[in-house]
Amino acid sequence: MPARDIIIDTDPGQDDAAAILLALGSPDEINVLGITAVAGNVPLPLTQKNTRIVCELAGKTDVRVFAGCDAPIARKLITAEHVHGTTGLDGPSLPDPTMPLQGQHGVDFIIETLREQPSGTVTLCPLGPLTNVGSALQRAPDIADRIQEIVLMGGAYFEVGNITPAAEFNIYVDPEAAEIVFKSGVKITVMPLDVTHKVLVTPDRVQALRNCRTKVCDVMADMIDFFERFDRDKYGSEGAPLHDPCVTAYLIKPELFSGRYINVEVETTSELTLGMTVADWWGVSEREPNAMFMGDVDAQGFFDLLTERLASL
Ligand SMILES: [Ca+2]
Repeated sequence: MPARDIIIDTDPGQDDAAAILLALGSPDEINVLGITAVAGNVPLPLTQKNTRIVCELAGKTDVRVFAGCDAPIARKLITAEHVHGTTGLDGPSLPDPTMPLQGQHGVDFIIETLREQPSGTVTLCPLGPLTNVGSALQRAPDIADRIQEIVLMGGAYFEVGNITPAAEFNIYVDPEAAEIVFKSGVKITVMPLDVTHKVLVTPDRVQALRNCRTKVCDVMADMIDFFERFDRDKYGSEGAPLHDPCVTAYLIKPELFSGRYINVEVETTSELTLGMTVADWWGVSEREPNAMFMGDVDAQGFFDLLTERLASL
């Protein structure tokens, strides 16, 4: 199999960093055409900068990084500094990036790339609010037929919500963009909280990263140590969930994940359940399936993969 061409759309975020590093450490399976930053965990000036910091950490200064949308399609931006720290990458001390930000807007890059590359060969990997991808589909509906697949982190069903009692952060921040994506007809694979809450960074798994004795693994362990404090207080679990790298792990080893092909709709009007992914897990509606909604993961297999690939950088 040739390496799969992808565009990562991201709002780093320590777990976004893990997802990007996993992709950049897996050149046999993944070819990163470019990375678009979006406002989410922290505002856009920080997410585009953090994306470049992560690429430089990986020694991949030739990756093209683009700034996309600085606010959701129809709402004010909501951020998550309470989880990720004021920079979005709190934990380790990392130098400011020297690699350039591309001049083109991230949404234009997504549209142009999909029109230029052979149809059905480019996969989009959104790791934050769906503003950039939703905007691209809204402005250029012709690209929908050309996207190979959208593999995204967002939503929840059994785990319900993490930013409100009903909604997961990425979908809640821009529900209108999420609705565009889920109604696009594109092949969609979803990594919801139902999966990511099973991918817990236990002390043993952080130690396995430290045992690699590489800069990248040490930095990742420092990042995990930072955000884990928040999540342990919140969830009281044995370790914090690592959300976003489920997306890039799926591209490398899809057999780690299992789920159901079901109908998923996004709530865009209710005050109480805004941003909820209404996932028809039990097949009780007549609505057409539109997404592969993952529900389970081989967590140790995932961490073995993550550690091996980060150690290779
Ligand atoms: Ca993210």
